[in-house]
Amino acid sequence: MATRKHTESILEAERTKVQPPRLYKVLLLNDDFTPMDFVVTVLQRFFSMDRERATRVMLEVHRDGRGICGVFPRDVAATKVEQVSSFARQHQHPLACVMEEE
Ligand code: NFA
Repeated sequence: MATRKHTESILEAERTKVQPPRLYKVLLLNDDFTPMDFVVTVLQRFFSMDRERATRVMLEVHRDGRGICGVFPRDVAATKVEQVSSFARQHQHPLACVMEEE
């Protein structure tokens, strides 16, 4: 029989089980060598930004040392980090891309 206690224990199990996915910021780090245009291209290509927004984010990274490209579930964030790092390496730029939990 579905007693009140029974119903409560099911609701409690759901409450403790169903969690929203953890979110991770993907960040670009400044360096002295990567060309500004390359960083803008990265932000357009991997984070779907238009040129204006990409330029703003690039300048923020240049000025503050780091900047947020986007916020994603862990596997998506990890893929972005890998794609950006690989693209930078292919072009022999030291651009660093990292993720950190929100
Ligand atoms: N600081 C780099 C330069 O002056 C530009 C840059 C911006 C690099 C953002 C990395 C990230 N060429």
